[in-house]
Amino acid sequence: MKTFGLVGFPNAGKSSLFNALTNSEVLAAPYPFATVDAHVGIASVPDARLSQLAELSGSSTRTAAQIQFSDIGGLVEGAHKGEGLGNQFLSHIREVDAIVYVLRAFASADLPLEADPATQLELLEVELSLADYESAQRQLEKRQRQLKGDVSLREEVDLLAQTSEILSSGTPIYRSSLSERDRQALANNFLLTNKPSLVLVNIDEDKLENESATDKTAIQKLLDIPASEIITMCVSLEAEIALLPTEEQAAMLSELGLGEGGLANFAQAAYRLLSLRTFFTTGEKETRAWTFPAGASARECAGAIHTDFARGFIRAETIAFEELLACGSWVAAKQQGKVRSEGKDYRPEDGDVMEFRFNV
Ligand SMILES: Nc1nc2c(ncn2[C@@H]2O[C@H](COP(=O)(O)OP(=O)(O)OP(=O)(O)O)[C@@H](O)[C@H]2O)c(=O)[nH]1
Ligand SMILES: [Mg+2]
Repeated sequence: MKTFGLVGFPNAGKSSLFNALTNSEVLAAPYPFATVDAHVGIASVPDARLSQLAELSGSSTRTAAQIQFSDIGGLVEGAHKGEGLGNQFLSHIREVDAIVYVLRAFASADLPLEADPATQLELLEVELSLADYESAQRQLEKRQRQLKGDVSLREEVDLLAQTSEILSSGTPIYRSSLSERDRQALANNFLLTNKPSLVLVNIDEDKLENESATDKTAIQKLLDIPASEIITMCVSLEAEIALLPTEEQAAMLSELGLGEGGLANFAQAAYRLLSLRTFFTTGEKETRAWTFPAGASARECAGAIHTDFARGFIRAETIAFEELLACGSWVAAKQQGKVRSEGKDYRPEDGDVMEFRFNV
């Protein structure tokens, strides 16, 4: 399962967000370093198609796709030099698949706002980049020594030198001009800023009303990064809504004009960031959403359910979600010849509903 690390200054709302996403009760408090140990929790990725399919099949249970979040303690300036438990927190970030910067834009009587979101992002990126700079330098020096006996390391040394140069100015790799190929070549070097990243701006509740769109434009201007990388949300409000009974949540969200809700938007954005896709299985017992990386084969998808499914793979009976819904039932879809028989090398699309035939 893919893990997203929540990274930000103390009091940005990371633990509050973590609790709302994962139904946990980690301490969230109005003082810095409320979080010391990293916590890991599982979050469902809301998907309207799941309940539509479950209704179609009369399933007794429904299971959403899942991703993992890691709530990491607040970083401060100088973290790359070990300030404020910096080393410990940075090592937690090293373990995640993607970074979510949580920036505080809300005002609070308990807490002064020390820096605007743009400055927070800049400072956080500098800390991570300088931490990367130090590890890139160490690796570069080691490879330079080895180069004397092994000229095949030339290309790697050149790339590490270029990377080190970029990082020395506090520029994260994901914002540099390094090519996709170079970034992949660096994948084994455990660099923090070579991970995909997303920015969540925790805004005031009153900013949400009617103007969340304009607020987002303003924030986008301020942060100077593509809109697709920014989510705005009032974490405390979303957290309150998440505590309501499921039936009331949708009503409350629509009353507030929040659509599917900030938590759902956020989980979906995280999913997109890592090019994750969903296929479904459905039946009377269960309708379930499964995660696969874009481009995976039908056999690999089968393996996500059980290794036996992959090993003894025969074929995947497949139909797109919309088509199945239009047919009204799996049986009707079969009768109309809409269910395709796909082989192991078929590349499933997001929303495919599949039934695997296998033999062990
Ligand atoms: N007004 C307001 N308060 C919030 C919001 N989100 C979080 N808070 C409050 O801000 C304080 C800090 O939140 P936490 O979730 O503990 O922050 P954190 O980022 O985990 O902080 P550290 O663990 O110290 O790094 C808590 O008292 C929260 O209740 C918000 O959207 N609006
Ligand atoms: Mg915390």
